[in-house]
Amino acid sequence: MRVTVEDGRAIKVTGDPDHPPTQGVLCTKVSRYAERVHHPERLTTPMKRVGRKGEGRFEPITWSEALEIAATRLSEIASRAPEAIMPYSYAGTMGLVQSESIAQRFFHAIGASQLDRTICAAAGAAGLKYTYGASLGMLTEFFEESEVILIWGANPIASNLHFWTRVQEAKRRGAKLIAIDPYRSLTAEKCHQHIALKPGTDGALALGMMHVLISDNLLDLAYIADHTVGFDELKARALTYPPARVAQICGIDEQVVVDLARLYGSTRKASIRLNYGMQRVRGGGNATRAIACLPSLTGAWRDRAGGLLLSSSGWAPVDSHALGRPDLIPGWPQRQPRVINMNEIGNALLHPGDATFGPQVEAVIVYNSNPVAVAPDSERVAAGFAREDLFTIVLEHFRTDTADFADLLLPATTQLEHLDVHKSYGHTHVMVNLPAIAPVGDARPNTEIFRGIARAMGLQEPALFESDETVAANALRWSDPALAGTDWETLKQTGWARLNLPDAPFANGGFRTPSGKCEFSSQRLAQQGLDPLPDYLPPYESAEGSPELVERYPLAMISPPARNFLNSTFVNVTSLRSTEGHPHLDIHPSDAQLRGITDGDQVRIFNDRGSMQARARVTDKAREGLVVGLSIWWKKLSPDGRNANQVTSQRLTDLGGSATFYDCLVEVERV
Ligand SMILES: Nc1nc2c(c(=O)[nH]1)N[C@H]1C(S)=C(S)[C@@H](COP(=O)(O)OP(=O)(O)OC[C@H]3O[C@@H](n4cnc5c(=O)[nH]c(N)nc54)[C@H](O)[C@@H]3O)O[C@H]1N2
Ligand SMILES: Nc1nc2c(c(=O)[nH]1)N[C@H]1C(S)=C(S)[C@@H](COP(=O)(O)OP(=O)(O)OC[C@H]3O[C@@H](n4cnc5c(=O)[nH]c(N)nc54)[C@H](O)[C@@H]3O)O[C@H]1N2
Ligand SMILES: [Mo]
Repeated sequence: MRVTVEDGRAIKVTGDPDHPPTQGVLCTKVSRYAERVHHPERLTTPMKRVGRKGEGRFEPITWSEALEIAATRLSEIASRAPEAIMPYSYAGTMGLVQSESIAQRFFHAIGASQLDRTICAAAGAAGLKYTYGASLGMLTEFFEESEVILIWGANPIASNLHFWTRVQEAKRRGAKLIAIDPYRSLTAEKCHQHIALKPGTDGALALGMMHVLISDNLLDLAYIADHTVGFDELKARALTYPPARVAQICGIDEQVVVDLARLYGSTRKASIRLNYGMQRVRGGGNATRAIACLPSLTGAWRDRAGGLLLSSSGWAPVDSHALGRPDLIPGWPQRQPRVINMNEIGNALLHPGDATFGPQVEAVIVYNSNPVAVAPDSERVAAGFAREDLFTIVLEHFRTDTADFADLLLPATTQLEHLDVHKSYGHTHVMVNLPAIAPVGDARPNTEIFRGIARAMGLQEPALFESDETVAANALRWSDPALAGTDWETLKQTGWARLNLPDAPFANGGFRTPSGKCEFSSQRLAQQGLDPLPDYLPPYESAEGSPELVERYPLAMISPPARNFLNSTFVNVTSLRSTEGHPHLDIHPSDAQLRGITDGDQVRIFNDRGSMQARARVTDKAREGLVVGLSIWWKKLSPDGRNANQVTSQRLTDLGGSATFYDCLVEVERV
């Protein structure tokens, strides 16, 4: 990003035209970043709560008062039961310095509970780990040369604009684009074909494609022999998924399955842009594994324009040990504090504590996240944060839904005000973020806030007090061949560096699994008592998964990102919120008619966990039986003070313990 600064204020943020992945373009929301940074409601001073929990009434205090209050309370808890303190953080900033560096060192040093950061990508990451060995995939630039592109569980026009640029180039060169998505998203609308399967059935579709690839002999047997393990077992599994069965599971035509597989198998220049939208369901890990097997069956990996990309983040040589310093944990590595899955924050905060769970949570420190809006089963999350005896510190830019529950609300700097280093999960460049302006008001970087709390608690460990510059300079493993020719000083000068990687990463195998091959069958899964082969697992909340629930709640609801929001970030930026307008619910005409709902009606969406309201848009963009509520609204900026996570559940995926946001049955009625 290039920032234009006048009198110490950022007045414009644009893309850097020299940066190859973005080519000078920013997405809609980030192009408004200056508006967000200098927003009149930016938090500029530490505050303490004066109202009830959740009410959002605060009074300003000084930093030294704030740090003293934090230190006194946290020291007292840490002296008795350090695991009663927990962090809660995720993607507010994905910078390596301002996310899990000093913060994580602090929690490690005091022996606090650890957080399993699973809210977004854990099922997909596990699927890739057990198949390829890590989060590795195709390089984005070579999608331009693909002849067939499957855009699978992804909506790049909204959520990955720079990838869409590559797809458009491929289209100009004659590529065929196919969207696989239950919803006719902005992206699906622009593809040659849209396969609107039922949510959570992607694993079956992939197995059905395998069935056709096998029976039509569209396999690369040499690639399979040299670079994969478990083909015979996988073949036996795939043969139990004939296209007719798959068509039934997915709610699509049999011929669609056959044609898709034949097209996919017709060329090695066949690429798959998988994204996390398809793994937010019970079987998300298995589905990722099944899809990830496809390019190894057809040998698409041999061509740089073939293969699959879910996440490329594993290519960046990040030194996570140096950043988070797990060795600071008292008794490490023999002793590990308990781990709390962030998707279960609602249950965790409401748990009274026992021998299995460990001590009741007494303090939570939230940074880079807005759990009251983004975490599933929100009624319970809010009830947890409302506990009078819970001590909550929130580091934020704004008074979010979560901030309203804080005892201490501490102003944090934005991307324009602090130093950071970034990797990507789409492209394969690393980047430096230099501060462009001084901190707004009294805001401080997350790192500085944690250093301050540590100092006030009298902690001595030098790693807690390292400067941002030192942390940043050691965030990457410079000796890694991917970074050959680059060091911290050069990276600071140039702003970004392309990782040195082969064009076709698995053309000659070289997977990072224990066998070094693409593992169709995984011994590591077998050792955990799990199915070593990918399979289709019906969603928890579906006709197959819970027939009794379908009687009461017949509609599947998904709540993927709105184009003008970034999760719950930017919802309070007026220009962006006014473009989104209202919380909407897209509903198919026949489902609407059945309920007497007409376009523009205010509707109530509900299940046993809770309810929310939205304005109905009657449209066949949502397939029958599916409703879509683009998200994630701030509750307090929605007409009824609620959002989509009122109805989502805390249940976890098959692999990785990910959230199941899109595995959710509801009923809808006119208000
Ligand atoms: N504008 C914008 N951009 C964003 C974000 C944002 O909030 N707003 N968030 C960022 C983050 S944190 C992430 S993780 C990514 C997420 O971006 P994506 O990975 O693209 O994931 P989603 O947007 O969750 O879902 C993408 C598509 O998957 C579809 N989908 C839902 N369920 C299923 C299913 O069972 N099967 C299939 N095949 N498709 C399904 C949805 O209808 C949606 O169109 O985007 C990033 N970019
Ligand atoms: N229903 C539903 N729920 C979802 C999803 C969905 O598709 N549907 N998507 C899920 C996904 S993919 C994700 S990744 C999660 C994301 O959930 P979160 O990680 O909570 O992301 P945001 O909602 O963007 O909230 C981040 C907060 O961090 C703050 N922040 C930004 N930078 C900084 C900083 O430097 N310091 C501090 N202290 N704060 C900062 C922002 O102001 C913002 O309020 O939500 C998940 N929740
Ligand atoms: Mo995410």
